[in-house]
Amino acid sequence: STLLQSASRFLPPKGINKLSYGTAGFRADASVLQSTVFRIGILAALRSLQTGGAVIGLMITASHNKVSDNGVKVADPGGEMLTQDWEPFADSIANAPDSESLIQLINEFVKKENIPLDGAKAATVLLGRDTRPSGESLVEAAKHGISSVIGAVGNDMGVVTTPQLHWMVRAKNTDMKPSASELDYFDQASTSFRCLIDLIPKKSHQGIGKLIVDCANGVGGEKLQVLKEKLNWLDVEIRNSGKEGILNEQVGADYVQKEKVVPQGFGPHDVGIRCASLDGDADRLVYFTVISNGNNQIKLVDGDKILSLFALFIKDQLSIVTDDTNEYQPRVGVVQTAYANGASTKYLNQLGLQVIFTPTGVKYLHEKAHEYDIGIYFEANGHGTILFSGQFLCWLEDRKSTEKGMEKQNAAKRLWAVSKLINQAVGDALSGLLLVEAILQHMGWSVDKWNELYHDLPSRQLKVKVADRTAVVTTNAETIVEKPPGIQEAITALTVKYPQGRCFVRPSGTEDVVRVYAEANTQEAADELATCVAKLVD
Ligand code: 16G
Ligand code: ZN
Repeated sequence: STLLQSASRFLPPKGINKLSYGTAGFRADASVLQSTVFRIGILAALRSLQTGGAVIGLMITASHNKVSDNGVKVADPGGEMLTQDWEPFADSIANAPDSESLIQLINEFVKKENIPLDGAKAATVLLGRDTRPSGESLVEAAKHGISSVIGAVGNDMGVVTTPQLHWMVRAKNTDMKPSASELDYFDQASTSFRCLIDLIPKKSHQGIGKLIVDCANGVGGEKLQVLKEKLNWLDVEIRNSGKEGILNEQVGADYVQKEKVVPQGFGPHDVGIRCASLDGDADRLVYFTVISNGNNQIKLVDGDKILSLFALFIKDQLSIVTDDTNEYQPRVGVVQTAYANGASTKYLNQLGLQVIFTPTGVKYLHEKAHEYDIGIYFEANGHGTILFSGQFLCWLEDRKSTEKGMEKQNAAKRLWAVSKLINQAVGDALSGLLLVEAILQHMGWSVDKWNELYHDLPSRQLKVKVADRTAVVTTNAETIVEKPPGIQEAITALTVKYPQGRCFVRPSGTEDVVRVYAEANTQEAADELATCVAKLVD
């Protein structure tokens, strides 16, 4: 069969570690990924068949990893991450040693899932890649995998951000835009952004100065340039767009958030200016300012602060549109992980919002946020978005046109524009950046004013190399250690010694390490607590 022929051309190299789909798809050195990507091409085509011919996404990226790495992940019909039920199948086919065992696994799975392989339905897979040099040949491998499934076609979108690919998948399947393209993405983002700006009350309309964006020398640079040309009065300077240095090397959101120093190309001349960083595939966003005489230190404005800004704005606008006489009261939920700074959670609670915790990983936060009419989620590392329920959007559409009173109607229009601007499929640094900029302009706020919403508690993250990270098992959204026995009692005993102390350990989903997070009222205390707890798991 054609599958057997092409499968034998893509065999896994001997002697590599077992691959795992993990929190965010397969990632490894690009040189070992050909067969994995070929096989995930097959998986994506099967998923399309199983979902009645819906468009499925396949993205080649390793996000903020070094340039020699690459990876692959799959987007489901709604644009969200591949359903978790299919992850074991992804793992098993990626690790099948030869074509015969691969084909056997596929046949078993097709039978079990009742996937129609008769060619009656067409399967479509949308392909995208970031700017890594290995991307092109990996996309070719994926196409071979897709076309080895009868009736399946791959549509190559070329170099796109991860969120753009997810957006297109979603738009094609659920927004009734079968022809949705990258151009539509840019149009929708720029139109809804302009709408938010036009709705700013005249009195608070004031310049907030320019923004400088570190694009991690990745795909975000060229895409932000397109948005900048569409919004020609948007005062943004693009740095690290790809020509200045190496992808993710001392640049980008992951580096800035973890190291808390300026990225390459930034320095004392930028003191006082609002700056932002994207990661390598533009699905994470953080802001920062350069500290004067600070030896390249920064003041970080992380995902928790972006979340708080969004939550505040949404809550304000919602309170204008709704009143007690409305029989329909939209439910707002805010979703965080244990990494959220304790001060942010306290702030959100004080706003009267319900805060829920999930384990680390976008798929968990996204799923939780879906349970609300407006679900806002962010990881501290800068990945997050806002989800709106269909029921809420219907209600809002009605308010937008029938509501008497200018301000009520305007608030409804603003919320509507937010739902169009923000990427409902996945966290998106570009649309997130436009929303932050629109809200700051609306409020007439400087980045410092925004940063003053609350003061972060000092925190410390450490990682401990261990022989077997799966020995650590956690519960309660990763805040409690279940196994090995005794560890949690020891962590608690240490933590209570420090005012405002909080500490947890969890096995990483992406590296062979156990991570430690500690927070306390002083930096010294947070450092000490993290160090002591790290010794417990060593
Ligand atoms: C992945 C996740 C991210 C999570 C990180 C944690 C996605 C798209 N990305 O990058 O959400 O914060 O892993 O890494 O889900 P860790 O398990 O190594 O700490
Ligand atoms: Zn990323």
